[in-house]
Amino acid sequence: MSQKGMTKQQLQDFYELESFYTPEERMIRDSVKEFVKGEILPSIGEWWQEGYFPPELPKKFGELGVLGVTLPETYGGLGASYTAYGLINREIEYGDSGMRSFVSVQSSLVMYPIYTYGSEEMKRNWLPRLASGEAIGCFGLTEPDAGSDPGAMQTRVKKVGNDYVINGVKRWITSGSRADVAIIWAKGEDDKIHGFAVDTKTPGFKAVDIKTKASMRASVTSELYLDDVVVPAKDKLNVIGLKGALSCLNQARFGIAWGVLGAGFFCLEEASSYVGDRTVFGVPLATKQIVQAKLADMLADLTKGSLLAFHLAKLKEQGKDIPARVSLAKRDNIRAALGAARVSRDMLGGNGITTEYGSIRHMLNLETVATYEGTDTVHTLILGREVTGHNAF
Ligand code: TGC
Ligand code: FAD
Repeated sequence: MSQKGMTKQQLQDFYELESFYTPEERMIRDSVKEFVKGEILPSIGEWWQEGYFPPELPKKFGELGVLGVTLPETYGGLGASYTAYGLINREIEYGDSGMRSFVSVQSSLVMYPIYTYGSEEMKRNWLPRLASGEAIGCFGLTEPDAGSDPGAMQTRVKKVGNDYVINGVKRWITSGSRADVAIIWAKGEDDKIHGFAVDTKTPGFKAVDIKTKASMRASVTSELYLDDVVVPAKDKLNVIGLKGALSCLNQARFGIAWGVLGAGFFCLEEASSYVGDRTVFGVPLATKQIVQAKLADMLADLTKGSLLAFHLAKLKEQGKDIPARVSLAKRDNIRAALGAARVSRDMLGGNGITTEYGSIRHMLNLETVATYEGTDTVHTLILGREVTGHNAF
């Protein structure tokens, strides 16, 4: 960081949101910040290059206490606020979107449905182990031919005696091949969608990693094959219809709206520091008006995104996080972060295309974040439907 101009802390909190966080939220945020600084930032460039997600990280996240933080302590959570959950996501994604993906899936897409729709036995069986990182979970909704339109899924479930038998293929599943439990959504004989917590050791369950990603390289993404997988009735979630799966997405999308700000601020800091040091045409790049205008836009977009995320957390804590509000925050905060990453990558010139700097890694990761959990277009159509009352999907 150049000597002149704003510090990292000032850039990250231009509107002093800090004063609105509780002491507990600040404490959680600070411990995660330290963890990211010590355990993720020094190695992430290499992990990303190698397409590697360290197998010891889940337990470290568990020890840090970031898995399922909003759940009650009885099940291994901290009973923390949604603001705390948001801050955790933001700090972890400052490190890498793939690391945040792991935490999002585990907390919002696996622990949340088990907590909300599972039996007491299911909760006791999985939640404490998922909170400690001893067990890993994944969420299988998307299929090769059903992504934006999950209602078109082909995976089928049939009742046979007291059990259920699932057949189908799921694609793009985060943590798939590492998972001990998979939340699988399948269409029943009633043509409605049902969810199951499937033990991945069950015969007929197979996970194969997708190795060709040019994005999210430090995250495991798999294809799941379910071939006559027999699931006992006790492992069925107590919810019927697509709304079960979509309710989990609301949780994860909320976390993403916070998380991407971490990646965006990393890029703003990197660009701001670089232009202070880099001399072109005999003067620091930072003295050029065009450069300053770009930094001003990055600061403005990310600051507005921070206010949006914080206010959404307050609404969520009051139960007012209607899905369209979550869509707006997910869509627009990703636009802000991805915009900042692209501009930063450009400002770094040739250095900007190496993983010695973080901007290109964040930029490429954010392309995934703009695609998963509902693409930018899907969230635009959700908002358009909200405004007009007409469904344009
Ligand atoms: P639609 O008719 O709109 O709704 C069907 C039923 O669901 C209810 N609903 C919701 N409930 C809770 N939360 C929401 N956000 C909801 N949105 C809708 C709705 O009220 C209705 O209920 P009911 O009782 O009337 O049956 O359904 P549609 O088929 O028209 O689809 C709408 C659409 C496009 C909004 C939805 O399908 C969608 O969001 N598509 C995007 C799919 C998506 O986001 N997939 C994500 C997969 S998981 C993932 O990407 C993980 S990445 C993880 C990581 O690594 O971080
Ligand atoms: P499609 O739905 O085929 O979309 C293709 C294009 O069409 C997009 O540009 C889209 O915006 C556009 N489009 C769609 N509908 C319309 C319309 N009505 N009008 C105009 N344009 C439209 N899924 C899971 O279930 N679990 C996971 O853990 C998970 N993790 C993921 C991790 C990674 C790294 C990635 C890349 C994806 C992950 N996903 C996961 C899947 C993700 O949610 C889907 O990729 C996403 O929902 C988009 O679906 P699709 O890829 O089938 O694209």
